Amino acid sequence: MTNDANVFYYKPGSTFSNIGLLNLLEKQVIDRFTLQKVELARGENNEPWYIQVNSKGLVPVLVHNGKATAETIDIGQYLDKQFPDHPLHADDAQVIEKLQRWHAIQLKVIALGPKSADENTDKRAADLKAERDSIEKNAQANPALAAAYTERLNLFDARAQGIMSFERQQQQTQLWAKLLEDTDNYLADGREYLHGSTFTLLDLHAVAMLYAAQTKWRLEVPADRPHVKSYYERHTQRPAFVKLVQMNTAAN
Ligand SMILES: N[C@@H](CCC(=O)N[C@@H](CS)C(=O)NCC(=O)O)C(=O)O
Repeated sequence: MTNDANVFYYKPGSTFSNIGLLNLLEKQVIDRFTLQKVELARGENNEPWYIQVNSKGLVPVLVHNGKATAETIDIGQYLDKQFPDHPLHADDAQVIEKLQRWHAIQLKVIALGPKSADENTDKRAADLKAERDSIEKNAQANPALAAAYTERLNLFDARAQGIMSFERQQQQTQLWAKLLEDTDNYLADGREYLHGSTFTLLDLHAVAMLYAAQTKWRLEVPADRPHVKSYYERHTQRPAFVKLVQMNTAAN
């Protein structure tokens, strides 16, 4: 953990870390924060120091003036309030309502969840058990953090259940397909943005989700959703997005 008052904790390339980074870039405040990597693959997010930053054990987290905010929507609302320049209209209830639909999509479940009821999930179950055991070990070694570790384990179990479930994989696949269909229809008359006449936090999340879907999870936008495709291509030319891709390339 760093003692800096302004820190952005993230994992380069992770879907929600990208949303947070893109937010800092769009708001042009990224230089005000120390960027601190959290290595998920090494389980750093389950270590006591990070559980004290975020008891859910998730990235990203934004610490500003010593105050931590987790959850990318909350981070977006916080940044828009604290730094009013380059507004993303995060205080607009309709922006947030539409955004929730994108936020509810679990790309990892679509990409890695079982594709049939009889798919062999033994290896995945063993990996999840090993990670859970290591979290429990940390919890036992840190009784003062018992409440935080309980929260972490509850969230871990819910996610593990999702990634092992064929029904969840199907449900998420359908939600994603329907979201792309509805978005394509909405954009069909040549609109540039998903709400109103300017780039909002909704567009930021949508573009970052489309980026993650295609580059990280190999979930291509289908050819019969041309308006979504051109929307995505247009907004990936924004300076903030170009910078995000540069940062991700440099991190690899
Ligand atoms: N709802 C959270 C989701 C954050 C999230 O799922 N982060 C992932 C990385 S993209 C994570 O930290 N995963 C670690 C884990 O689940 O153990 C947000 O909006 O910030």
